[in-house]
Amino acid sequence: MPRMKVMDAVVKILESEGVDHVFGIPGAAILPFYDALRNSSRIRHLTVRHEEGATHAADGWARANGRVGVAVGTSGPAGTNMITGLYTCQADSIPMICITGQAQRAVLHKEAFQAVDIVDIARPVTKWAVQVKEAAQMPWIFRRAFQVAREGRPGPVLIDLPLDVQLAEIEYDPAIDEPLPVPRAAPSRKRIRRAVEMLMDAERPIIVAGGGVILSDASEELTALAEYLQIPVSPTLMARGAIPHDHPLFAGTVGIQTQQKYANEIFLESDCVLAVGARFGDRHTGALDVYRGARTFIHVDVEPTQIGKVFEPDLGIVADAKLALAELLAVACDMTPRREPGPWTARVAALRRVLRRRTDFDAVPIKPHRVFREIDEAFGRDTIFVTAIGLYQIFSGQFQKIYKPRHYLVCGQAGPLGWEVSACTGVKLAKPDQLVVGVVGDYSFQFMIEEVAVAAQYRVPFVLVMLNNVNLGLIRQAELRYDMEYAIDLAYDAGGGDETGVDHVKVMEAMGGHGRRVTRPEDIRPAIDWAVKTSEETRVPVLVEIMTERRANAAMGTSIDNIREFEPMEQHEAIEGGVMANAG
Ligand SMILES: Cc1ncc(C[n+]2csc(CCOP(=O)(O)OP(=O)(O)O)c2C)c(N)n1
Repeated sequence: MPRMKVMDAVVKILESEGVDHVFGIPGAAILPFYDALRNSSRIRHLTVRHEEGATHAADGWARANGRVGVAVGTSGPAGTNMITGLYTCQADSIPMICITGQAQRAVLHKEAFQAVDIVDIARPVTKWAVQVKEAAQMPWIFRRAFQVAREGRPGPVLIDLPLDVQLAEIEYDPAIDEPLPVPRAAPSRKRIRRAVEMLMDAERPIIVAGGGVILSDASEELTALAEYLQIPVSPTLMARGAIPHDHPLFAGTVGIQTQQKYANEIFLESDCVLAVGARFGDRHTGALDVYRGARTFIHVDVEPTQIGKVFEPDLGIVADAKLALAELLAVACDMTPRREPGPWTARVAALRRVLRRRTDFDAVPIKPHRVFREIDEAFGRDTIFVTAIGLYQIFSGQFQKIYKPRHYLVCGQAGPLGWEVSACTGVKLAKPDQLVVGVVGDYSFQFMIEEVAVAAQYRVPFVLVMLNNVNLGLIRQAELRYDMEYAIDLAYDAGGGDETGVDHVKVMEAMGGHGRRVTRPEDIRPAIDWAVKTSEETRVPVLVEIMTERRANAAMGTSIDNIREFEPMEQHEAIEGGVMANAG
């Protein structure tokens, strides 16, 4: 066996696992790893300005290409700065590995400089957190980490490397070392048959496709099954693009925040739900009694402990989404001829047609609805969108049209403000030929503002569309739900009493990017076109800052049947003859 520095072996393992970008910032306790990385011809390192940014960039990279993202930091505060990113990946089932440096083994119990027990801190927000105590274990622990990150329900792993272990040498032959297998869980044939029977017995079945469908690249299988049995498909927020927005069986997203009204109506009329790779998140279900109703539920998930976690389904199936959907189709083909569209699909189409909301507002300050109309018209079907949390994300979820899987990337469960700039950086590096657009709020942008400098330095171009309402829109909206007067004061306070707040255009320019501010609706489209062109030409991030109304109200509620409309007449298209008359 050849003998080599253990960190050289680690770099070879990263290369063979498909890693071509890592995001991090060095410190004394991780220098041997950086020394080895310098010799790699295949891996490019981007020096971030904050380790949280490294985790979000690795996360975005992984979401866009389906591989395992890698973030690196030194000991002590570098690792603690990564916790939010680990939690975000755990929440959304994203495979990522964080590598942290650590003080030497001999001083770990002596309160040494920057020696913190990062493994214990990270444990609740990772699938596996481990410190490598023996150099000879290093290749095996790294191989296992990639396997753990990818197998079953994907998620993050943290590997902590004491400095003296990083300096050791081991026997390692890259020629005979390869990734450990990651088998996909196949479904039970008996359960699949039962599921098909339930779907065939139902009069108004619906498929709820969750993020697991995207993660297992199962969109084709999903669409094929839906078309064969003529079942409408409702993608969750995490599965937007699993079926194209303009597919005849597209039924919109169910929920109490990022929903379409027609999707909730369709769901409420359904009698049998096939949920695949979905975890029944609370922003999706709202009040469970209404969500469940008298419907029967079939729950397919790759992780057995997910089944029954939120409520007891009528049938559970443990399987990878892709294999389950393929098997459901195979069994359906055995049991019944291909179905034609019928009254249920006609009803779905009618609800989709009539329950539309207005977006053609000309008001100044600009209404968010209008911003999303411009976004939908300006960007093509191949655009990859990235968004985090805030009222802007909720409007995005309600209005944006998405056509392809892995083209709507949202940190749905954890929702850390500041995610977008770094995530856009990772996404663009994973998909260099595609246009990447971050939809951001002014506060979310300000959370990780410094990461614009990273994208500008490494010439990573993307477009940011900001809805600047100079306050914490989502927090102010809470006042409407909970009757909390102080939420208004707090949210307005956040703007510093200023009408325009921070000058984000100047911020972009200071960081090496570009920007333009827009105050009138008719100027949005030219500004977006300018931003796309400028980002392509200059290879840096470009911002379109859109000044929106400060008191925008999104349609939200607590239950899928009580979405409150604060501006009902204004927000809905006037449908001749009334909604229900036309919907029949
Ligand atoms: C790290 C973090 N801190 C706090 C929050 C709580 N939070 C959710 S939305 C929001 C307001 C965001 O403001 P902005 O980005 O301007 O978007 P808006 O809601 O105004 O559209 C806050 C503070 C969060 N999600 N993440």
